[in-house]
Amino acid sequence: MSDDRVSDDQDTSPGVARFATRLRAARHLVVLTGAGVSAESGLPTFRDPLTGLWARYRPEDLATPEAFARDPALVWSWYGMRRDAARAALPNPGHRGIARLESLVPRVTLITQNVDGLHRRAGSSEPVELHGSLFSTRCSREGTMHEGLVDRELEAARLPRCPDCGALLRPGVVWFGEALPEDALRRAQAASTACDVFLSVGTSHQVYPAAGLPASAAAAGATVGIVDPAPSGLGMSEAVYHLPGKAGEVLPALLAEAWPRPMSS
Ligand code: BV8
Repeated sequence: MSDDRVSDDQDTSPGVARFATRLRAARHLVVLTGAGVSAESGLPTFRDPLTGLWARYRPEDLATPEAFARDPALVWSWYGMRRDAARAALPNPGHRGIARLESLVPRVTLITQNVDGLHRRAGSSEPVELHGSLFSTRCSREGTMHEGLVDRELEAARLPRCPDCGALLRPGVVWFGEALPEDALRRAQAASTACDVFLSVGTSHQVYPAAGLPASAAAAGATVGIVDPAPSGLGMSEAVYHLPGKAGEVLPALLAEAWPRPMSS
């Protein structure tokens, strides 16, 4: 059995059954994802303590302009390691379930806080990448995009520099204290207040402005579902369903409940 299908003995939790009814009738679905959707692909979440040589650092202390200004080599070695890990990772049934929703719901807007590129590799079209991507790189002075030479320079233990002006290149991600890309944030906010169903998958809802999107959706009348093994940071109200469990298990179960596959003859 492909790992995307729900095992016969997987009983559907009441939250999944109720939310599946709403999902099946959705006209415009927004999916917001965080690091938890990539956990089953082997990529650590921000809540997981960093291990090995990174154990003495916190992501919040590395993902800042100040850290890059202070020690660009340290920050680039962290991002170089994460680029390699993301490349070696594979999309999991959670990513694939989210991609499949695009063929089942009339309109789907995927908003991700993740920078690992796994949604695109799972087949999701044009995810709104609120916090950028590990695989985009830009000049720290001019803001121009450059990607081709980064891996070669990192492998040679050299800091990648802009071929036009010589300034350091930096990872094309949004660091703490930096503004999100205007167009991405505008698309995310517009979709969150226009959708009728909002599904949050694998995020602790602690980093703003992304963390405010589910509340915006609920305030605009959307039904909100939270897929997470741990209770979410969101206030649970009647419009918010907690779908407890791992993304790679709950999403296939949710799709199977909402769109039962015809019994194989
Ligand atoms: C902004 C990219 C304003 C980089 C990231 C003081 C000064 C400045 C700003 C602030 C401040 N105080 C507060 C702020 C705002 C700040 C913020 O929110 N801080 C927090 C800490 C309070 N936000 C910002 O700085 C943002 N910018 O506000 O700019 C501005 C405006 C104009 C002009 C100038 C400035 C920028 C925030 C973006 C930072 N960049 N990432 C990189 O990746 O290296 S954030 C990064 O951390 C992620 O992208 C994500 O957003 C966040 C981690 O959260 P999650 O993804 O939710 O992951 P987490 O580990 O927390 O949770 C995982 C969840 O999954 C858990 O619930 C777990 O139970 C669950 N889970 C585990 N396994 C599974 C699972 N779920 C399902 N299945 C499983 N198998």
